Amino acid sequence: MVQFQDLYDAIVTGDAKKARAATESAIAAGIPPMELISSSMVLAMDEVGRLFEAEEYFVPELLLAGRAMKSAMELLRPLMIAAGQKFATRVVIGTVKGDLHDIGKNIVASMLEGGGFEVIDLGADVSPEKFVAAVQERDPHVVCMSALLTVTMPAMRTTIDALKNAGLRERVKVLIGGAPVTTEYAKEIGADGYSDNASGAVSLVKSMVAA
Ligand code: B12
Repeated sequence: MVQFQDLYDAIVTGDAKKARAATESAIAAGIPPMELISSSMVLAMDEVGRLFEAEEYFVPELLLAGRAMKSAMELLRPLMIAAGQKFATRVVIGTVKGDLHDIGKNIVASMLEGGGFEVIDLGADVSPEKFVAAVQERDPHVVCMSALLTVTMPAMRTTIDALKNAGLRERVKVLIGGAPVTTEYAKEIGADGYSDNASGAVSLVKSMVAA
């Protein structure tokens, strides 16, 4: 479909205006937001990542691609929320301390909202103390953590330990993700689940709250 390719190209070339126009056209053509995200936007960011690794793209290109992605998400988000069933389930999400990567985390947050969950997004570079305070104040069912750097992965363990020390660990399920994270790592640090993609995150949260 032409809209998939247009949006893909707009993100890869970091053109936020074209990304918006392609998204508007896809919405008008009745393409479901989730399909647009998985068949175009995530693939485009994968390509941006590949170009970065091949040293054809540098930080400015990454930032422009992230901005184009965001401008498309801004149009899709309200549609996903409107289409979602309302569950009485709250999720706190954030990228861990020291880590500024928030594109994947934002996709997971949007997909969870689309799935009908109430999402409290703490943003990026979130300290263990901030996660603990959010659990105390907002009483979520699930805490989701994202990390994209090997050096920030240990902050996931520190956050789980902080939840334990605050006597909150039994009150919440902990779900982790991000490119360097694995199922083995999730087991090692005592998380309840891991997924390498956003729709897997939605399925896991659903099964966690049903259990
Ligand atoms: C975009 C990007 C940036 C942007 C981030 C912009 C932003 N607002 O997010 C900028 C330019 C700021 C950046 C900075 C840096 N980056 Co960078 N970056 C990337 C890049 C190219 C893409 C990441 C991305 O957005 N992917 C697309 C999204 C959709 O994928 P995702 O995040 O993996 O998310 C999906 C899944 O993982 C999962 N998921 C994600 N979170 C969660 C959470 C839960 C709970 C669940 C269940 C699932 C889940 O679902 C998502 C959707 O499917 C990657 C390379 C790559 N190929 O991954 C490097 C990469 C992550 N960066 C890297 C590095 C080194 C850096 C810098 C240190 C560079 C520098 N020298 O300054 C800084 C660090 C800044 C910091 N303190 O965080 C390295 C990390 C190496 C490592 N192993 O540690 C990578 C791998 C590039 C490389 N090969 O060198 N980066």
